[in-house]
Amino acid sequence: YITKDSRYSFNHVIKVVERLSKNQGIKVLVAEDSSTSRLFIRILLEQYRFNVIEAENGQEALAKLEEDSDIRMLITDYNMPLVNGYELVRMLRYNARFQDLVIIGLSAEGDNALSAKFIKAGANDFLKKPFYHEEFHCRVVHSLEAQEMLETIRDLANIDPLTKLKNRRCLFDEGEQLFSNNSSEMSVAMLDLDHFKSINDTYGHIIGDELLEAVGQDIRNAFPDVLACRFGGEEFCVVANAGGLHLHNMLEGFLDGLRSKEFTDAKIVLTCSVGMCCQPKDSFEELIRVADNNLYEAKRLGRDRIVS
Ligand code: GH3
Ligand code: MG
Ligand code: MG
Ligand code: MG
Ligand code: MG
Repeated sequence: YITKDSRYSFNHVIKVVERLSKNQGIKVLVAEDSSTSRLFIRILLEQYRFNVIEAENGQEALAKLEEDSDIRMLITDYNMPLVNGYELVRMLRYNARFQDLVIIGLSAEGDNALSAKFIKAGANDFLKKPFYHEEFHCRVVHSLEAQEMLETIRDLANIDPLTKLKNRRCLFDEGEQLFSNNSSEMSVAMLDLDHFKSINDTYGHIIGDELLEAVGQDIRNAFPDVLACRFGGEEFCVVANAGGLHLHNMLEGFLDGLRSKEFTDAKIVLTCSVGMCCQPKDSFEELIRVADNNLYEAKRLGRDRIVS
């Protein structure tokens, strides 16, 4: 049994499961054609308060994963009718939607090449049946923790912590990607809050930060289907994979919302200047550069407006 001082002690495992599940239980799909094995794995998982779903073959597993995006982990047997475990893993890993699914392959003893097959197809780990309960629990928790760490690191690298918008690195990565897919129909806007230095000077940096946080939320609401990033400081960038009209309408809505809103107890009103670029250009950087020049012009013309 799991010893008290182990990294994977019962208490540690329970804590990880509770942290990852946000009190709803981590959903685990067990794909296994033998009902005895399924029940056995269910019991092991339920000891640690996992929320277990079952499938009798790879095809049923795929259908359940497609309809329930809350499933975080798949434990799959190799030999199953219709679609076997290896084919299932291959199909899942070809689909971007299932990149973060934790997958553990299972198989009865006998074929040493199976573990390599599972891992090469994209499984996170592999277990040979019969296995020790302790090893099962350790591997399950280890894989879940590794995945959690990966997602945390990804967020830290890509998300601005104050505004919760994507950061500048993401803007250029995803913007270049959009540009290479569809450079002819792309529109970019640079946004810069007006006189923000004097807001800081009047109300202090802490209020300034609160305002930026709130504006981040407003930007996420106002531009739901486009790439929206914090460019730096009080500057933001939105990139739409479409002509300029749609983006212009969204920007008008955002500027209207800002004008009519009072932030914090001090009833602070913010305005924002915007420069757009909606003409085809040779590079993503050039789209940004032209939008930035138009932003400068919007400032020069008196702020609180869009120049395109
Ligand atoms: P303009 O209308 O010309 O854009 O005037 P501005 O004052 O907004 O422009 P400027 O570029 O001179 O100043 C930007 C200000 O934004 C200065 C800086 O203190 C503030 N700022 C940038 N990042 C942050 C931040 O993370 N938190 C806070 N509180 N302020 C920030
Ligand atoms: Mg089987
Ligand atoms: Mg600025
Ligand atoms: Mg400035
Ligand atoms: Mg500014």
